[in-house]
Amino acid sequence: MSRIRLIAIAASVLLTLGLIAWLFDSLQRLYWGLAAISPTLASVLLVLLVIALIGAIVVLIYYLFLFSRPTRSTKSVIPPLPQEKSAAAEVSLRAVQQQVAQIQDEVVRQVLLQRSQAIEQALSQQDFKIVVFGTGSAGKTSLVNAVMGEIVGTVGAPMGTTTLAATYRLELQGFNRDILLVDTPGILETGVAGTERQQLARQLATDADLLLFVVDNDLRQSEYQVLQMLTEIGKRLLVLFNKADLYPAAEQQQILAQLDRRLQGMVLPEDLIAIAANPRSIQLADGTIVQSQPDILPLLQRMATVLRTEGENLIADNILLQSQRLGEEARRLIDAERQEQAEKIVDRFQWIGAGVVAATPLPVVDLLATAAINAQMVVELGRIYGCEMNLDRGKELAISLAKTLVGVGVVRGAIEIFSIALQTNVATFLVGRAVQGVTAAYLTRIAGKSFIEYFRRNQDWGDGGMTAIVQEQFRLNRRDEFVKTFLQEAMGRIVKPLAQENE
Ligand SMILES: Nc1nc2c(ncn2[C@@H]2O[C@H](COP(=O)(O)OP(=O)(O)OP(=O)(O)O)[C@@H](O)[C@H]2O)c(=O)[nH]1
Ligand SMILES: [Mg+2]
Repeated sequence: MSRIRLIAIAASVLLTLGLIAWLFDSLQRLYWGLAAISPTLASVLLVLLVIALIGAIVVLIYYLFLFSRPTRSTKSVIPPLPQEKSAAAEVSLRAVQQQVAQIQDEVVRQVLLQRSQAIEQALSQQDFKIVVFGTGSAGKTSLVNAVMGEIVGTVGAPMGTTTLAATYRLELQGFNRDILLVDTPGILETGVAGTERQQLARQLATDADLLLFVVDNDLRQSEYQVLQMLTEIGKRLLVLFNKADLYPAAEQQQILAQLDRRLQGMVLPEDLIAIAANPRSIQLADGTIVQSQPDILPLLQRMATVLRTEGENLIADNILLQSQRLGEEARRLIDAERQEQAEKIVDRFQWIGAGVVAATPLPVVDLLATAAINAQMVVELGRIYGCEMNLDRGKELAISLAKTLVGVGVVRGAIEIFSIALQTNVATFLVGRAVQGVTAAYLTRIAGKSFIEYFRRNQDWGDGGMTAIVQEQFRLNRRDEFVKTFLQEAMGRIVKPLAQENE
């Protein structure tokens, strides 16, 4: 307790005692005065005074009891996360878990399921995760040691190390949750080992509720890019300019100003803090060497403010972010799995139809397109994307796509490509039918690919409609190298059987 406070308390106690003495004296005089005139009136006054005294004592005891009641341990009343945010996180997590369940690859599904469970646990867990992140040798480990030394007194062994990342647990006065402080390996190192460590460090950074980004000079381009990525995904971060002791005051200010300019729009000025986590030792005039103390107080103060004012929101935001990211990943994986299955279907159907078309020549291009696209293929593709439809609906879609293929000139374009290619290496009397067969296979492919896009977009052709999708697929599938491999396979599957038939 400070001295001024002690003096103030003593003065107010003396004043109160003085007042009580004065009151007692005045009442005594009043009583004797009254007793001289009317003893009854004096007795009434005495009774009233006794009642008032008892009342005052009761009130005093009540308030003393109220204040002396042991306050509940702050640790046991951890405030709930902001309700609407944690509700949103829960909804998002349920959706993600449903998505994950659709993944067919058992191993991948289990990995994602575990991650979703970890996020779920974070929702009910109480810890706040601060991750220290930055370039190699910027002073991350020194900072963790300094923070631990300052708050806990000792550094101690980490709770656990996950391939090179060390986690410490600490408590900060005035903050209800335990804090996990995570030291990560340096990012942006060259070499293969560096890449793996970088990935780990980035993963840890995206897991953080609050990030301490350590730099030891002006930002490098690579640091800037990582910072930009982290702020884009909404990561809350403090940027620490460490090793400030290496620069004279003026230069320090210059570097800070430069950092501030670069970080404009990304980091608040008060979230850019100069520190010295492990300052150089100083040699005194008499030759003795003194180890300087870490200078991290401004960081601790800012951290305490951020935790107190934003802590709960940061946790909730982070959980929401984690589940959204997991959702995106699950969607990507499901999409890749579906794509693989869908392409197998397209591969199968393109050769089925082609044989038939080659055997029964169709003189009209429109008919060629219609015959090429199998309604059954559309139905099977739809099923892969969870869209059940009957054969009639499949036929309807197939016909409208065939019309588009004709309308935008894909049929003519394809005939042209294969006429030129086949004329030189197929017997003249077979060219016409070979071109039709191969073109039919090719059109089935373009159609199949277009339908994959349609189903991927939840049965929507997008802004450009069916035409844009078909044109895009034609553009992608008319590349020389693709046409060449396609022709090679078509020769074996369509042209050769056709030639053998005619021998
Ligand atoms: N002068 C000075 N040197 C510092 C300061 N902080 C750290 N260093 C030195 O910088 C070097 C690297 O510090 P570390 O804490 O190991 O850096 P790091 O970021 O953990 O490095 P990696 O884990 O390898 O990425 C050490 O030699 C530290 O003594 C500081 O505030 N001032
Ligand atoms: Mg380190």
